[in-house]
Amino acid sequence: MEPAHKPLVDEDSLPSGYAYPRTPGMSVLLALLGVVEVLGVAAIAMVCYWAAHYRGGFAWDGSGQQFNWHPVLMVVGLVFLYGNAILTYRVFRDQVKFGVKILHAVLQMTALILSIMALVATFDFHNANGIANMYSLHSWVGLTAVILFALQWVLGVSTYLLPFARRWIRTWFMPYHRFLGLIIFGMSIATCLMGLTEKLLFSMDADTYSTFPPEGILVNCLGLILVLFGGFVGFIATKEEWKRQPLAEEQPINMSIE
Ligand code: ASC
Repeated sequence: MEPAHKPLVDEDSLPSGYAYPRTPGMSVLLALLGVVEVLGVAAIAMVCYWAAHYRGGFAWDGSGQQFNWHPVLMVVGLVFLYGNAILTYRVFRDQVKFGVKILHAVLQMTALILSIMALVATFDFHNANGIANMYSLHSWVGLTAVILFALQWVLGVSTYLLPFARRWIRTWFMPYHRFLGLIIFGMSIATCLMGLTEKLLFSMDADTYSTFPPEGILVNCLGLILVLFGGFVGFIATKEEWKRQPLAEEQPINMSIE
């Protein structure tokens, strides 16, 4: 009897030592995933060090120390977790699809919760100190990104995780889901860059910033690392040949007579 899941290629017929290239450039993909994780962890370490060492540390009392949660939670949530969520289908390419979908959704739900906490940290700080809300370009692009992110999450879960959407809707929406996801991710990173610049100029005047102080250099480097992180995530996510291929058991049943 034929095995239920016939391999796509008879691996015994390949020359010995030949690794069947299920995904071309798999070792490059793995190396780039390593680079992404190093950049992501470096960004988190740097934003924490900045807040703790230069900006007075953390508290939840309406002070500037409460504000310090804002950049940390945003970098962890809307950059690191979001970037990793985008890559779940590239990383867990041999795992059962439903599990990967759950992970994709849970990482992003966590990112959404952290970003809402980050917004609360800022609004509380502003309100406690008589500072206006939502006047800056950083806040306009950033709030738009968070709202779109929430919308994308709800649409993604209701289309792809819950069992109600028809196949044609899933197929039709997929290019928009992927495009919107990358656009919102890009908006998050752009918003970080504006926020970092804004905060530097609020905390030190331009004359000090222009003397290359260590804090300015640290935050500039953080911004560059965020750009690199976003660039690598975007590169991996859009490279066609690194797309997750359906597992053998996910292939439609082949009814043709061979
Ligand atoms: C899903 C899923 C996909 C898409 C596809 C339509 O739910 O797992 O890969 O929808 O079926 O593009």
